[in-house]
Amino acid sequence: MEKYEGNLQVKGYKVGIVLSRFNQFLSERLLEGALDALKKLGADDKDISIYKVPGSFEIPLLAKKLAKAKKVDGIVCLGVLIRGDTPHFDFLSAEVTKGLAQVALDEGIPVSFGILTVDTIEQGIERAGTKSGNKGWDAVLALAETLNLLQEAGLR
Ligand code: DLZ
Repeated sequence: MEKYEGNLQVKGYKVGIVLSRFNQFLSERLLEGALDALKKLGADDKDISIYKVPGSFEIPLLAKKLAKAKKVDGIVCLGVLIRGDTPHFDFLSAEVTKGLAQVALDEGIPVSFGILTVDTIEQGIERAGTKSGNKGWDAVLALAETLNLLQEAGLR
């Protein structure tokens, strides 16, 4: 029986972070969590690149270009979508989610989804470093495991 499981170290991998500036007071907390996790998992500063985009809608394009340019081994996407009074939130959330899944599948590169989709600012605060942890941190863990699993299984 063959069994593969990725470990959580990231030393030697080039990691791109694509971050939305919209709702910046929360997205910067996600960035802090992601950077903290990368450092703890062994990343060198020189292997981390950060790309800031205006809003979450722009994240998939940057992720796609980064993947196509083969600049990184994996991409962490961070943003904060907060529901408002119009259906805007639903359209944005759906497109960003689909867009990022498409990048991962089309380009064959691990893309992790650290984008909050929340109904209220309070829910965002809880997920950006307080009651419910930090989803930026979680996104890095998922990326690390996927990168190492692909490597371990000879699928990179
Ligand atoms: C326009 C908009 C709105 C209403 N809400 C959010 C949000 O909650 N989170 C986010 O990341 N971005 C939002 N944006 C900006 C869009 O993502 C995008 O940047 C603009 O529509 C310009 O393309």
